[in-house]
Amino acid sequence: MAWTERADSPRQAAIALGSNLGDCRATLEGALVELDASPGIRLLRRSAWYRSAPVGPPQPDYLNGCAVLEVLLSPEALLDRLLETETRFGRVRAERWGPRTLDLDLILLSDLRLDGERLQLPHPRMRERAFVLVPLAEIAPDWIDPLTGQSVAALARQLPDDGGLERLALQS
Ligand code: PH2
Ligand code: MG
Ligand code: MG
Repeated sequence: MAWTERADSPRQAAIALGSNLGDCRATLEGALVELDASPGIRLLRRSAWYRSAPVGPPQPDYLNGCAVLEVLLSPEALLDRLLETETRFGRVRAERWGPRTLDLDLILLSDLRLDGERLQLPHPRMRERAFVLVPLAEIAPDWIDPLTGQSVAALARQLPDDGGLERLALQS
């Protein structure tokens, strides 16, 4: 790892995982194993998987969940690692918000606020998305959104509805 890729101290990252093509559960589980094995990344906590109705164009239901990682990477290097993992699991980028084998979105990175072209933190749509906030509230309810000063649990409680999420058992 080049020194420029390294963060000076470990930080916690919250990621959202989604899949609605292929063997979704196997893909999501495989992605967590791969990220945990990746240099500079350690899996700390993961949520259950939730079946959720698609937001956006008509497409199959999604399987969604969240994980908390400990990372020793710069924000950009972490984003690159997530995108590489998506590609290895067969992601082909087509229409925006279209179906995908694997989507790995960086939601929160410690209390950082970034407004870059490639990376915005916190994720700009996290507060509207039940499929992000509900699983994240399961594993990181007290994480403060640095933009609003509200906790993840409070943001989840303010959702207008539950987004039609169905929580699945951990073992299939
Ligand atoms: N991801 C999208 C678009 N729509 N809908 C659900 N339910 N879950 C997702 O992960 C999702 C979506 C684009 O990233
Ligand atoms: Mg996404
Ligand atoms: Mg994405």
